[in-house]
Amino acid sequence: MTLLDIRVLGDPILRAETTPVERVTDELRQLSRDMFETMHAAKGIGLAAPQVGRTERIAVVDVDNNPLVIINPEIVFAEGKSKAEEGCLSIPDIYGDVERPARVQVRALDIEGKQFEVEADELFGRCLQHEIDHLHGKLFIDYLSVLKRRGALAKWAKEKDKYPGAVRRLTPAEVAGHHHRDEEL
Ligand code: K1U
Ligand code: ZN
Repeated sequence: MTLLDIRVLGDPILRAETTPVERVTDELRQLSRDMFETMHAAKGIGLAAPQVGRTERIAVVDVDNNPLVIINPEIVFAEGKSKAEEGCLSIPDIYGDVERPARVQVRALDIEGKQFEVEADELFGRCLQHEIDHLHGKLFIDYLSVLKRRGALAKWAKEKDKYPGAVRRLTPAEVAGHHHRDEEL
């Protein structure tokens, strides 16, 4: 089991554009497995490559126990509007309401390099959009109003000292206690 370090707000990699994947290699398949393990240990529902210090256009999501790898994802259709709370594994303990399209159709490559499309709404649709944003250097706090964003950043200014070098290394306690959100209910 390989848990990857999670980069937190302040690491410039979170603001960088990613590079499209040209060939799905065994190394990328291993990366996606490590990303799932890291995401589950951190109790997240998604994780994008820049969050673990990588520049390839790849992300993983797992909403309601439906694990999905998305490589070179694109939103091909979006409709409606929906507002709900988001968090980010790279900005721990900060939350905010984000308005996004309510439904999206995403085209991506799977782990075999085969193209597929998926339609998503609710938390799954939101998570896909959040992860695709990460692949373009965008974070959920960018959508907050000036006032809410200022509040979030003020809170983060106090939190960030917990993460020297802008790295979040999951603690043994976090790892030992890892379980799906559903099991908490
Ligand atoms: O990419 C990430 O940082 C993971 C992030 C994904 C996400 C959460 C919420 C809405 C959209 C995308 C998380 O998993 S944060 C932790 C989490 O599980 C969660 C937080 C708030 C609402 C729902 C889930
Ligand atoms: Zn995030």
